[in-house]
Amino acid sequence: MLERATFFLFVLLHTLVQVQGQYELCKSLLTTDEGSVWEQHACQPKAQSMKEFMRIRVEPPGITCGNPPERFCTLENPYLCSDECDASNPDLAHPPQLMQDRERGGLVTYWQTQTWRRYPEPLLANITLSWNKSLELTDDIEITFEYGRPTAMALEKSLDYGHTWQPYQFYADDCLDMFGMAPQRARDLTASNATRVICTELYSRWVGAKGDKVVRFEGRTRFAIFAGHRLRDMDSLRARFESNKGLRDFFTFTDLRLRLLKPALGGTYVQRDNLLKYFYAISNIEVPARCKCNLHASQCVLMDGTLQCVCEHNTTGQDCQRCKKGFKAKIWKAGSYLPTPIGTPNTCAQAGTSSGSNCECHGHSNRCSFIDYLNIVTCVSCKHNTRGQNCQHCRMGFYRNSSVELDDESVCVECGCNQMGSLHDRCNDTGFCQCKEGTTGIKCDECLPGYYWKQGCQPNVCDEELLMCQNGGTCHQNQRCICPHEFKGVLCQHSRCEDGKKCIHGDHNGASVPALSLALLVLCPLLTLLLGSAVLRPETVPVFLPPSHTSTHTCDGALAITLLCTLKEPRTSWT
Ligand SMILES: [Ca+2]
Repeated sequence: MLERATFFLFVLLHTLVQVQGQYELCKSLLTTDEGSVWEQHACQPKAQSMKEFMRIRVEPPGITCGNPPERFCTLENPYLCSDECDASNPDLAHPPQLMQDRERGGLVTYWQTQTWRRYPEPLLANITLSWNKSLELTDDIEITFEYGRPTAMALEKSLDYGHTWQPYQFYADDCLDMFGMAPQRARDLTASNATRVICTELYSRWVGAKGDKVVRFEGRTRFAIFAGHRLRDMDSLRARFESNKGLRDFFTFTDLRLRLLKPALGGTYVQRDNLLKYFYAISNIEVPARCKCNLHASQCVLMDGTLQCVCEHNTTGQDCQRCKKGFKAKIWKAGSYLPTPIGTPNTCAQAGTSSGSNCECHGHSNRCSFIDYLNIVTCVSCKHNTRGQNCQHCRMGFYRNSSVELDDESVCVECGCNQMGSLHDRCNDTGFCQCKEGTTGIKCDECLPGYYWKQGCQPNVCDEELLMCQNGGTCHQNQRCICPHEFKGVLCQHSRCEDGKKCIHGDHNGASVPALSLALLVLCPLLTLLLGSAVLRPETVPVFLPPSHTSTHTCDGALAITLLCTLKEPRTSWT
């Protein structure tokens, strides 16, 4: 039954896609054997000309011509300065709104600035276009200039309603001279640099007043890098948008700003004796785009003077960027273009419904809670050493096991940093602990050359290379030199006989030579007598042997007696 319904839905959607075009419907009524249900689809508003919705601000104040009235000439007829700009006369005024009006009857209307009377002071003008709404560019931005295109200008964009700006494209007749950038063309860009901010010389050279008037930001050329010739494969482009947020953001904006930096000159030099022919004039600005509605709306309408998505899928907000009240069982998600060709709606679910009860905790928790002031749903009591809003991170002291899926119980592995060798018990994403000086290894349990392990890595006191024990001393486990009796110091570098001091030889474990000799003198005959009178059999007795061993050795009893009794005096110290 379910398979039949799924098949039916598939056929229905494909029919709809063919009839309606992709992403035009947010929902459709689906008839199955069980009755009718609404099926939700990822959807977006149509692309449209955003010209009529934009607010235009021109800076600096007074840059628009006509107040007071002034005369100007054109680059074509530089000595026929009979044209006049007069802000008080509707027939002779050139206000900013003429950049966005609908021209009728072939009459070109345009905004115009003052002339460059203050040369050599630069003639600068900014035009800010605001929509107070996130938009996604769908084609080329086109700016039509009358009386010549600027010698230099920059196009900027803002993603945050004009708080911050970033360059979008630079335009100059000499990019290197004006912006210090090598000239590039949008059509030379590739998949790896499709979002590069370029400087182009295509639109700034003087082509005569009758030549091309348009300056473009080539959105379409960039789309074609992914969608191919004539944008035949838009699904490829959309899939890229899903995998590369930077690419999608590149075409998203709330505001645009044109910075006009140098007017058309009509030649190489500025003619100082005729500055009335230099000014900017724009007759039209085309911004083809669609409202950004996060694939949750197919309509975008003007409400209270501002564009607003008509949100579906239980979402709300100007961009449908959150779930409606009562539909916050799951975390809000933008709809997705994937899988192609119809995408995924990612509908907000009603709290308490079966589809909404599974909070998205990757199987590490089945409890969620809604945090009102943050407007988020978060998992509670993440298990398996996970943490985070969706139990998608590892707890402190654990790292992500990249060989298993996020919902695997063993997704988080303990760092296991050596307590002595590491700075703390946290590790990086690949399990590497942060080691103390002289320590190395993934877990910080090994020493670098020049260090030895003793409750962590300590710098060598002695070794066989740079810190050699001197004067016949031997290095014991890199920790200390065992010196011949006559020498002392960390590396046995000092003679005990230095500075004319009297050297005492044979000092052994605090017992003086005369005392030891006396003891041997008494003990030897006694021991010889005792052992000699008994049946002399090989057996073992403990004996301390010089020179370098501190452990007790055993040897044949008779041999030990002989050895002890032939020893006149110990020659070396082994302490
Ligand atoms: Ca116009």
